[in-house]
Amino acid sequence: MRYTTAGESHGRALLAIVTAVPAGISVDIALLDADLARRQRGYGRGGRQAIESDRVTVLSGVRFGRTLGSPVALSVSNRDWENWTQVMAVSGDKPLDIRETQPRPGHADLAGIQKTGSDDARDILERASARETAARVAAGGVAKSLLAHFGVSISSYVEAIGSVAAAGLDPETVDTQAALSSDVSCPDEEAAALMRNAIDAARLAGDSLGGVFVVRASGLVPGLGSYAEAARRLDAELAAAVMSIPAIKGVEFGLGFEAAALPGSQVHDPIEYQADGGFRRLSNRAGGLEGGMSNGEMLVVRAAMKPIPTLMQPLATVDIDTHQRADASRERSDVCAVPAAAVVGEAEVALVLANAYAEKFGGDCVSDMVSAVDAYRDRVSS
Ligand code: EPS
Repeated sequence: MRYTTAGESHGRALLAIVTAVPAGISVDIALLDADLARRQRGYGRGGRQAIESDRVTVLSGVRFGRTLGSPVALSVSNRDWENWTQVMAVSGDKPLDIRETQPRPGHADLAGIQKTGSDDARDILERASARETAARVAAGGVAKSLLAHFGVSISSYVEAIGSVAAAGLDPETVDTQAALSSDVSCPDEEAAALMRNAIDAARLAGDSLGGVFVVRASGLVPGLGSYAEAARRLDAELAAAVMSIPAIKGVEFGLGFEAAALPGSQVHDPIEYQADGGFRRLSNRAGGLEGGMSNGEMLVVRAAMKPIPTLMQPLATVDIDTHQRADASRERSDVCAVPAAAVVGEAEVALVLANAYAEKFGGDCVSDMVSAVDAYRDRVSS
């Protein structure tokens, strides 16, 4: 299962096309819409989210609630487009005075202008905007729907915003329901209050904040991915997918970077065998991944997001016309979008896992896949 997206932030709509979709996936559009709504939420979001009310329209590939086995095309409208029809016109001559010439440090603006030969950062920023991630969340909803047939579920929570970290959250046991009802997606209420304060302070200072989120997937079979081929290693695919989310600067699994400082005896997870449950690890410091494969334990992915580069107290830049010092352009933006990024992280993880299931268990027909997964589970647990 693969996806591609199209669409500009203030264009007419965002599109996702998901290919290699098995036939027979039960798709509940309300669940896709619920994830789109979750992506819009979060303390620290900007004015755009008050304009949008993201909903998915299925353009192809689903009939009477089931995938057909054909590509699934999804559309999410940009309500704000109506306010941008002149700036985003498809044809006609561009008025010179709408050009963006003061690239923001940290955004795609300058390198994008240099790469494409454009004289207008808007040509770049419209696509580089994290608005695009709404299409990913819609595509991820199809992947989550497939995974649900195998009993796999995906959730997330926010662990840190700026320098405020929720201490001692165990990814295995964390209350992700509490995260769902928190406006910073943090299950620790005390930390959540401090996170809100930090966001308020950043907003007052014209600044922005990043943070850390965790995505978990439970119910996985062992052996997804590959120990034998570099490009099919599940950890490599997951890292690439999560790193592809705008502003993500680091990805860890399980103990992650912490493992580098510890002796092997405190890093690796002892194995046991239970007559009723088969092979198990006594701990999950590996975050569900060993040798480039899932090992049957909960997948724990942690990602670091940098602060959003659009600052209301802008950093110094250079005007691309005059080469004179200038203030970076100020776009309406978010102060903090870590809770939203966590939802996008779920979608990216779901898409990689759905693909791994299709590779291992055949990607044509969901009921064939379910039978193959059941037979495999029987085999590997004995
Ligand atoms: C976003 C929509 C954008 C930004 C934000 C994310 O809307 P607008 O530009 O109209 O305010 O709020 O984009 C960025 C953080 C960025 O760096 O471009 C969204 O829907 O997620």
